[in-house]
Amino acid sequence: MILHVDMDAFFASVEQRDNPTLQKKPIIVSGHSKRSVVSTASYEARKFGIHSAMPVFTAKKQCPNLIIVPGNMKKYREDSAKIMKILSGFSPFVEQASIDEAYMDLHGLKRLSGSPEKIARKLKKTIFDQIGLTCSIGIAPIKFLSKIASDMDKPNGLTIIPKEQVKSFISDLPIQKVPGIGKNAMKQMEILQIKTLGDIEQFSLAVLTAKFGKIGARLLDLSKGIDTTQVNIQNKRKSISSETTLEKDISNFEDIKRILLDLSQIVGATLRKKNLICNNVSIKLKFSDFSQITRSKKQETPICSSTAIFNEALTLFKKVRLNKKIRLAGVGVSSLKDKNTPTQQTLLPFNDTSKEQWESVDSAVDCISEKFGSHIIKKASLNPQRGKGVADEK
Ligand code: TTP
Ligand code: MG
Repeated sequence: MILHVDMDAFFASVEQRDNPTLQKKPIIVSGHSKRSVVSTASYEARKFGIHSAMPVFTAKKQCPNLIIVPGNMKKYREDSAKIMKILSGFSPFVEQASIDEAYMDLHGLKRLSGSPEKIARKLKKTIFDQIGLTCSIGIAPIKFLSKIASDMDKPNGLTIIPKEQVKSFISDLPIQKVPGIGKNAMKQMEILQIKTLGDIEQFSLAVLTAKFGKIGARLLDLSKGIDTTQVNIQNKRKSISSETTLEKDISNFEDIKRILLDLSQIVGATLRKKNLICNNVSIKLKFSDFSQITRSKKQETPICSSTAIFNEALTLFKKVRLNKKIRLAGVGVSSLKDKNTPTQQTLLPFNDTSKEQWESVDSAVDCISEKFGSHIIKKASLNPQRGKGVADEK
């Protein structure tokens, strides 16, 4: 099950908590100028039809007693960080989605923390006791439904959609509640007489793609209760890279290849030491005339082995048209995730024994380098006498 938590009227609630004279009053957080818009409205102000993005002068017309409070982003960020820390105390599988919302994958938590409902109630109480704010929580077997659920009973709500209710929930879900459905898509929905997400299922992929573009396929999946997006555990470190300015400018392919391998090994070792995997590999080259290029490639499945990183770096390098000498080379990885991130199982049996072999070579190399220093051991292709590259050995 996936849990989605969203703070109630976040900025306004922070202001009401910190200033008792604002409590239970219609307030908005915004600027004072003529062109200002409402960033958020307290639930007392929402009773007057006031909402985010509404011009302040309209809001004032609708509620003459409205109190306008200037925002304090520093304070909201601090509260946000504290809330995210509380969430991380419940589970390592947390994805912050915005300043006031996050997803949590509840798999594996039952034995330690109890049922999803128990976890949600404890989380709400901890946030209220420690931060003094209420939140709303949604729980569902798939990610997009958990977000819809958290919005269903605001403020201070808790909505759980059990597996057996997913189908009927989707059949009744108004299509405009589905994330990503904007004004233009809504026009098409009306023409096709689509009122609920369930109505989508009767259309073919070809029709949906023709009418809605890329989102068509996702809509069809969602209408069948399929959502392959996972809770994406972001790591504070967004990228790891290693680069070196060469003693003299070079253009020889084998020399550059050796340097890329060396750099890949350093990056891979750092990645593994931090228990991370990456979804993106990049190279950086600076030429003798100081011009510079970067090339990157997204990975279909996350990697952490130095060999895999090197192979990607080499593929990127081979595509570069070299007409100048190189003075600096770099290898980097990004889209980092915790190695224990739950990932979608591939449908096809994954039978890449070489990947596992390389991972065990990597951990042996990491272990020896850690003890004796990275100069002691290098893969064979770093040794100029052997000459044969790792990519060639496969
Ligand atoms: P939201 O979670 O969308 O809204 P909210 O927390 O104020 O209210 P709700 O109870 O419906 O969740 O956004 C979180 C904060 O982000 C919000 O307090 C203020 C800020 N924000 C803006 O500055 N501009 C906007 O247009 C929106 C939607 C939010
Ligand atoms: Mg909110």
